[in-house]
Amino acid sequence: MVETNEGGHDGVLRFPEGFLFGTATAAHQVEGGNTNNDWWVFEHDSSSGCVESSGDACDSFHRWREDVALVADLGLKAYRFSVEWSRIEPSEGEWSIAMLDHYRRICAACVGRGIQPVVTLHHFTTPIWLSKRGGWESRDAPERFARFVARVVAHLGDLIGMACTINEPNIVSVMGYTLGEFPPGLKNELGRHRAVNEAMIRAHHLGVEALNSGPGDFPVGMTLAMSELVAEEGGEKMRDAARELMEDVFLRELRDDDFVGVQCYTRTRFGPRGTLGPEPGVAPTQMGYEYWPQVVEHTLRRAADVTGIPVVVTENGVATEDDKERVAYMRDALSGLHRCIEDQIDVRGYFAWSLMDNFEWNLGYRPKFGLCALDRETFERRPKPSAFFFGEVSKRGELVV
Ligand code: GCO
Repeated sequence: MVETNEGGHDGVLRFPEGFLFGTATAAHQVEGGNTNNDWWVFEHDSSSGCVESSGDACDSFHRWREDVALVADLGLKAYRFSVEWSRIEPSEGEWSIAMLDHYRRICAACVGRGIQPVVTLHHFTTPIWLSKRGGWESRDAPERFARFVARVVAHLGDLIGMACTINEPNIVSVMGYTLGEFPPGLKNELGRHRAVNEAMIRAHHLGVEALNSGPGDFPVGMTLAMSELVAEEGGEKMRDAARELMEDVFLRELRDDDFVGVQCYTRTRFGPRGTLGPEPGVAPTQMGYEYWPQVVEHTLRRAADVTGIPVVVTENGVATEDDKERVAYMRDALSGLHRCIEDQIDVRGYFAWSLMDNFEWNLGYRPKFGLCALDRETFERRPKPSAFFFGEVSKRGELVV
């Protein structure tokens, strides 16, 4: 159905010139063979609750050229990926020039195809040498991270389009120290959870400094997992506590950054004793949480409001076998984003999670977030209709609603 709305567009939502439509991956979820980080150890620990090993993942370590070509051929403007610390610094203070060259080649290929390389410096995984001495709880972890960042930027900073310091520090801490689903697999360790939040904030600030010392001149920010947090009857205190611990503690620290990366998927409801499951009548996705594309508009407004800086949706998507549902989800998500732009919120881009079906951490390969399907025997990537839909939106700079 074509609607005319008050903004004057005739069923067509136009995005501003230069708005970045992109897609995202993370090293451990797509590269394969990342045997030197804490996640590999965790996946292979039978008591961790992980359903399977990341194994070869999508073999992107070897097939990254195909990945970059796919992003470009679809008509997207940016590729967000992460560099794997445990490959670049395989043991403390030992640097792999070959690996730095590897990531430099990926950046160069992006630039060569006219797409922006958006580089994430830490996406959940920590080298074994650091996790052995306490990971983010180790006294000098922020300094060790900053030293790694400095090394990376010295090698490829001139090619970086945008940089994200730490991906979802709030998920690293909540999953690792409160819920026990990510390394180090601890539960209800609130004091340690808070300490890790603080360490990652310090690491972020040191990382920003390192990234800003060049070479290169590109926007730098943190990416944060955000949710639409709602209180049901009596759930206000729980909701507010979660908002502080999971979001505001970070958002308040980002006011001097170039942008804040919002990563959002769903809504979280709170009752007097904590989180509630999906509301009856709201369908769960393959992740078990609510199908809730409205989250994009909600979290963009909140992130912009609290930080006062430009916002980028650095991840959004849905885990489903039904690709039509993915198109519907993205359409709603992008419409909400567009309402933010109409309200003068400075939204700079939208990155679909993910380029292809990949390793969804403790849940293994079952959840399907990809714009492209992956054959796990041949590693063939096959674009789904949602990939072409999103590519069209990017090429035209507009969404037909
Ligand atoms: C994240 C995670 C991704 C997940 C995605 C879907 O940054 O949240 O980085 O690694 O795969 O969020 O759950």
